Amino acid sequence: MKRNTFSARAALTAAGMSAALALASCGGGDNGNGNGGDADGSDLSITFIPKNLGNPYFDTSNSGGEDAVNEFDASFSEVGPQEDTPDGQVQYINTAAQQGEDAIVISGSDPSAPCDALNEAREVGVAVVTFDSDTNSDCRDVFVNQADAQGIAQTQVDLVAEQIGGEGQIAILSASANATNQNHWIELMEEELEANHPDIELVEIAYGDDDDQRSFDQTAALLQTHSDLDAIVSPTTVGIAAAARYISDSAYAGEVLVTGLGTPNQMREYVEDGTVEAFALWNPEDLGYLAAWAAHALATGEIDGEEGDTFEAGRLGEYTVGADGEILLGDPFVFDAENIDEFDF
Ligand code: RAM
Repeated sequence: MKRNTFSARAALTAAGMSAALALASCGGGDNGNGNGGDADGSDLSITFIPKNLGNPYFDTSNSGGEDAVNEFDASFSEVGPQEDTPDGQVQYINTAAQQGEDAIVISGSDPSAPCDALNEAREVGVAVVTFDSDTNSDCRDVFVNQADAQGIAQTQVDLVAEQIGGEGQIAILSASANATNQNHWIELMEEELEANHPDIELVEIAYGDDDDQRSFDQTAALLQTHSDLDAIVSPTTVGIAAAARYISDSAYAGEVLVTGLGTPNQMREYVEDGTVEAFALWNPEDLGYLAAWAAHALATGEIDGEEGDTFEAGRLGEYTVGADGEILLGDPFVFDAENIDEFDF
């Protein structure tokens, strides 16, 4: 295995880098947009619903959301299921609507299962922002996307291709089989592998449901089934951490590499022990922060979610709603042994 020099890095922009670096110093603070969010947003009540509770990724994105809500002096809450299942979020959506919340900010566990509940909420005036994992576009107002899906897929394929020297067997350990975000990325990864990496064979796609134990067990099963496996790519922060933990403590350490999407705090020890050379992510805190400001913009009538609408997102500045109600945070960022200590999330 060679120490790579990541062509994926070429895809990173200065904007993505500074967004990621900003996390070290950000948190709370004044609304820097100067347009007086407090004046028309302080009576709002905003509910965040992650795919499931107990995932450090969502803890970080929700804390970014809470920072934003504090900046416009509104009321923040976070609720959600313990398990990531297709319809586990429905009861929380219904309750938020019944309680008269002004906005729901949700990472969809399934593209369609939450839709009826979300549309019923919208009918009674709740603004719906999806973030991280979209639902079908006809059951939300806007989708705050962490990064361009093609870039997320390309970055992960570049990472694994470089790490295994352009040939060998890989498996994907995903989140749930219904996850809109992971399924979209995997589809694009498969296209990229087919088009540009004829010597890399994708032998299996396994699902750990964003559950640590299930992801750990799925890692063991993948290694048992595929004795020539060179790497596991996990496009989920739960899966990559579980896979790295399993491998770092097994005879596969140094033989089977792990990469994908992870949080620096969960991956640090596996980068230090060499189980993981490099992995990618965006800044989840900024993602939650931007999603909360999008909710503010919708709930105050600053935007109605149409393409071309612009709104202020506090310390992140101005954003524009793109095609299909999509708002793009930035670019993915690659973490490795040289930079991981600069990050704390
Ligand atoms: C997990 C979740 C989330 C995804 C990250 C990369 O935390 O599945 O939806 O965006 O991984």
